[in-house]
Amino acid sequence: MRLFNSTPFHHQSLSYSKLALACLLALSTAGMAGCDKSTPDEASTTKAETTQATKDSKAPNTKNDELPVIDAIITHAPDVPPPIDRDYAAKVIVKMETVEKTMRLADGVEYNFWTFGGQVPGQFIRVRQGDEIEFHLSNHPDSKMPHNIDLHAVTGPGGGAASSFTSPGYTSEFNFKALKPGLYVYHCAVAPVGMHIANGMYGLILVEPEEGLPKVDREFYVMQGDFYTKGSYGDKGLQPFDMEKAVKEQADYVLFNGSVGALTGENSLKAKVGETVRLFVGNGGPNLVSSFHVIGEIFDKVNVEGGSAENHNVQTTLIPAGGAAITQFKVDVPGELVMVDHSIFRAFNKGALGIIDVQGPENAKIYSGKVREEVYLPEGSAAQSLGNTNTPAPVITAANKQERIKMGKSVYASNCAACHQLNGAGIPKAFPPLAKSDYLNQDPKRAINAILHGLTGKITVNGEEYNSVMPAVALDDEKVANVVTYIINSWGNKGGEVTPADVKAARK
Ligand code: HEC
Ligand SMILES: [Cu+2]
Repeated sequence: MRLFNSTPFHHQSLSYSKLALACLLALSTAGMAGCDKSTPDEASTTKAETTQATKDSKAPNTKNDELPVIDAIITHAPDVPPPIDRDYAAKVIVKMETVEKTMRLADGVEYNFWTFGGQVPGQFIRVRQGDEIEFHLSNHPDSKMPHNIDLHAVTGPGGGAASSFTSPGYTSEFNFKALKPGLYVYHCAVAPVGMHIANGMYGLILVEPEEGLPKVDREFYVMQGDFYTKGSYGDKGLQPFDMEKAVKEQADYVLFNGSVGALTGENSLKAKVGETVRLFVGNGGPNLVSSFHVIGEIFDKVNVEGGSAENHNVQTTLIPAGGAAITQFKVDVPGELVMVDHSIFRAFNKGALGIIDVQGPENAKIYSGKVREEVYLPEGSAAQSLGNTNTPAPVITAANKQERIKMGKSVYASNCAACHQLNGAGIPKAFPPLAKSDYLNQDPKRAINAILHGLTGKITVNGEEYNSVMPAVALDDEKVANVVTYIINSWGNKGGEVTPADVKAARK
């Protein structure tokens, strides 16, 4: 399942979460038939080997079909694990942890990131074509949300997502074979998918071809992502995620490696004149396509879209959301090479800027002159002002309760169903049910407040405890009235009507 195409976000996450739910149910009952990524003829052998190799992970290699077992070295950006020097396939054990963590987004600006491994982007994984990967995904007990992983390097439904769905305090394990070489994105795919990605849940996995990659002097890991905050670029304090801006694709920040300045100043990447540099560049999105460019450099070689096609002498390479590219170039002269998304306001006004600091002797024949550092102030002083000048769309109002329920149904499908599911059943341990919810039925105002102000902290719904986060949903009074009226009149709930006036009163 590839989640990135032109269909609107809601529909994607909807159909996705249905699949995930189906697989979850399958997991919790009998087996994972239909949710497993192995092809039928591969499944039996792969599984047998897996258990074998896991149990005897330190045992000598006795059987022909058993692979040597290796613990993967995974690295935080901008570091890349060492090149693979094996000429044989191995069983590679990868252990990763999802962590929700408040960190610096820019100077004076904090954000509650959701991460693979405690940083954005997640750790870099490096394996060889033909390797079998045994993936362990742990979700830190302090997490509020369940998480999973969809690796684009996996051949199989969900890219591993259903098999790796992990509630806080649990570990999941699944296996896959790295069939095709390339540089692949991985990301969390728990509903609402866009929100998990927007909060920083993505990273890269490199599958080296059997013959390996040509040797270079330096390798770096750079990954772009777009961020959506309640405040504008540079507004101080802890900035909550803004779902509405995310849906409208109005990013406040576009960043390399998760924060403004992650690759500038003392964090600049370093190289020496005459060296060959390889950049593994990914784009987590969730929304924006990157026009990746290094000011003052020409890529000698680009593995287009992270695949096997090589382009040469490239100025700017396009990196789709959920895609990657490998760029390679020799640095000939000293100075600061500036990495940007050449959708250029993103670089100078939204943070998509990094520096490769090249040291060494000048070569006046190739270039004489100096890069002016002051042009590239990473924080940028000119924050864009998007001013709220657009006139509000006319509000279509419901004439009676029946109309309200009907209109509320579509509000529900596009704003609530990603988490609470279309049938209102929720997802066990993650999203509480709205169907026959004793919590909701006791007082429908609770739904109004949850939508207007968000809901956090422990609540008990039908005997099950939830301690999670529902973000506020930006809807006008009419829509809130409609959706709440819809849910209290659906799925065996006790009925009634909520009016826009009720909602207005609750806003205060
Ligand atoms: C991002 C996922 C998400 C979205 C979108 C979402 N909710 Fe929730 N909702 C939650 C979570 C998580 C909780 C539990 C919060 C807690 O543990 O404190 C919750 C709790 C609730 C509750 C109270 C608990 C219950 O089961 O009765 C209601 C009512 C509710 N949501 C209604 C809605 C409605 C209506 C919408 C759409 C306008 C919506 N939610 C959108 C995640 C979401
Ligand atoms: Cu997640």
